[in-house]
Amino acid sequence: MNSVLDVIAGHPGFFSLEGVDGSGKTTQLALLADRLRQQGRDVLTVREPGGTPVSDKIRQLILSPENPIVPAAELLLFSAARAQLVADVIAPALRAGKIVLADRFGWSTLAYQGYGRGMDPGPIRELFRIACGDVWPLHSFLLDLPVTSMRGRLEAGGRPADRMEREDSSFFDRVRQGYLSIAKENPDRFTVIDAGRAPEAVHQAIVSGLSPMLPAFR
Ligand code: Z5A
Repeated sequence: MNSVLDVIAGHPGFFSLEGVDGSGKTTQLALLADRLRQQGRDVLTVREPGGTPVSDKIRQLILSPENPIVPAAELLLFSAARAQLVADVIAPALRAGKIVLADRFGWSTLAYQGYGRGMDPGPIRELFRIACGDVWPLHSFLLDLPVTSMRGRLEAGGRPADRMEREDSSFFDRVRQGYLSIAKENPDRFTVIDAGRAPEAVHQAIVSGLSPMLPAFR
């Protein structure tokens, strides 16, 4: 496919975790960051949307259940939050030689706004160029989880559902299938991991996938 992503190589110090809600991204990001730090690496973790004062305000706006937001506005808000995070936090950290681990990045927009909401992927990819420039993860780990398991984990967590989490199961099914399609179309940029296993097994799978991309990481 001819798109802006074909010409963005991915930064060698930048990695992201992707997947539906409750797939374990936050848990795995913390385990991975700890492991890298124990091996003496300088690691920055970020989560999207958020991570700067402006991006955090946009996060509140997008996720509050009382705000009805049309798909086009949703797409632009996620993109605006990302543009600020890239400029203020991710790009400077990469320039300083840090490893950046992101809990979601642009692939989430293709999966949720593209496949989930049914928006045209062409303009979404063009927005990546505007928001991110050449800042893109070298590789992403897709934590794949069936929607029934996702629901079970979120209900067990007990916190009230945000605006996105109130979508029905067919929306999340489109998102999950969208992620799997994106990973299939971009095999060099993705490792798909069965996230239904115990946290330690998922962690080991991520470490195995990452080690060839980071010198002396195990
Ligand atoms: N979104 C979008 O539409 N477009 C975009 O461009 C971007 C985002 C960037 C952000 O929500 C929402 O914005 C998200 C996508 C959309 N919404 N939806 N719907 P968020 O940042 O608040 O949350 P999230 O990213 O969706 O993730 P989460 O709910 O925080 O889940 P998680 O980080 O993937 O999982 P977790 O917190 O590590 O674990 C969830 C629970 O499962 C917790 O109780 C854990 O203890 C448990 N857990 C974790 N791992 C396991 C395993 N392996 N086994 C069993 N239980 C586990």
